This record gives sequence, structure tokens and C-alpha cells, in this order.
Amino acid sequence: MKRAKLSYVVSLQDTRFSAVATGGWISNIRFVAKAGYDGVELAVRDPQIVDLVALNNVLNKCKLGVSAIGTGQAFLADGLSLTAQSKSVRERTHKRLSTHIRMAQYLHCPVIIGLIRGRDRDKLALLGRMLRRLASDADAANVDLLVEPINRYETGLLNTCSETAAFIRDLGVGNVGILADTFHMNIEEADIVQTFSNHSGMIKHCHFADSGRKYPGTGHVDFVSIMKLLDERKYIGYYAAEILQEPNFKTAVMEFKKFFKK
Ligand code: LER
Ligand code: MN
Repeated sequence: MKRAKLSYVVSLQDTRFSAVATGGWISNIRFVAKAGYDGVELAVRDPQIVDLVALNNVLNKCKLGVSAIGTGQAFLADGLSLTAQSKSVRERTHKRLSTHIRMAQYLHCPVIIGLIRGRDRDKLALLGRMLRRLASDADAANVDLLVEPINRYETGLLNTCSETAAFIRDLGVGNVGILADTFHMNIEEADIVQTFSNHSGMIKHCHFADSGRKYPGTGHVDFVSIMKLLDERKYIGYYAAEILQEPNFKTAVMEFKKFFKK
């Protein structure tokens, strides 16, 4: 039986977001490969400053796939947002995300729409217009977009899987799915396993972190039931470790992997 794959989130540049591996990305990627992962997820502020050929060489040598490209640092570090008040900021955001889409086309992976959508709850219609346009660019490049429900303390725009599913249905495009992050779900969903069950057809990718955002087993998220359900629904995407590097990067990598051997 084909199974879900494991990946670990590695940032290609320094960031204040602490649930990703930072420091030397080459040695981080090599360590993840040696620990037996199937892929890495790349957090990328600006694809134009990435040496794609060098990156691809490292990935090929390590025999790693790429689960997705994260874009949140373009929001956190550069202030880009799809729903910014200013039209010129929105256009620069579209342009930046087009470069993420080109990178994703090269690496054969989806692009995440997380915090880059902005934070203002009232901007859902604007987000819809911006995303429809972006989804059409992505479709031409054969790339999928993943909208990630994010908890209320980080954004007011799309906190739950059911809101996000309704939003995606309204877009009426075929290449946008849900990224389900158990850390956010533990805050926003009444029943995490039931939520996976309700939306499994639209969930194309998962971020796995326990309730305190550390590796599975350190909190109260029921990963065994989640994986049993997703196995039954024939989920063959990734479980990506977007976790705090605690007690340190290497231990977090090993402990996340170890959890899935049980
Ligand atoms: C990104 O995947 C995420 O989960 C957010 O918490 C980033 O702020
Ligand atoms: Mn996430």
C-alpha cells in the first residue's frame, strides 16, 4: 500500500518564525535526508535570491522530494500581503508569489498561501479575487496552491477548515486545496479527527505539530487516529514537521521521525 511521506520544514534564510530549521540550509537538508525523511519543505522569502541549481543538486544527491514551498516570510519580513490596503503592495505580492510558483514548477511541488494572505477578516472577497488570478497563473505552470487555515492569534482571515473549504469551493478553480496544520487545528477545531474526516477530499497537505508545537508525542494531539483516518481515505501526501526546534534541531528531527516508527 502507498503511504503518506514525511518531510521537515527547512528555511532557506534566517527568520523570526521558530517552527522551522534555520542556519545552514545545506547541512540541515543533509541531516534530514540522513534521518530517513522522504522530503523537505522549503520556507522561501524571495525565490530570486535562491540558487535553484545548487538547491536542486543537493536535493537530488539526498534523494529528497519537496513537500511544498512556504511563503509566509514574504509577509513577516517584507510586509507583502495579498489583501494589503495598497494596490501597489498587492501587485508586488502577486509578483513575488509568481516567482514562488515558478520555483514550485521547477521543483514539482505546491505553493502555500498562509500568512501572505494578510490578517484582516473583512478582506475575504478581495482575497478571493487575488487568489483566483494567482490560481490561474499556477494552473498554467501545473502547480497547486494550498490555503492553510491559521489560528485567530495570527490572522482573522480563514481560521478553520470548514471556512477555508467553503472559500475554496467559491473560488471554483481546480488547483487549490487545503493545508491542514494540527497546531492551528488544536486551537480552532472542536474535533480534529472529525475535521480531517469532513474535509479529507480537499486536504492535500499536512503540517504535523503537537499541541505545544513540538514534535508528536509531546502534547495531546491524537496523531494515531488522524493517520488511521487519512490512511483509510488513501492520503498519500506528506506529513511535514513544522515544529519548534526543541530541545534542538537534530533531536527534533530524530524524535519526529521516531514517532512514525511506532
Ligand atoms: C505556517 O505554515 C504556519 O503554520 C503559521 O503559523 C505561520 O505563521
Ligand atoms: Mn503551518
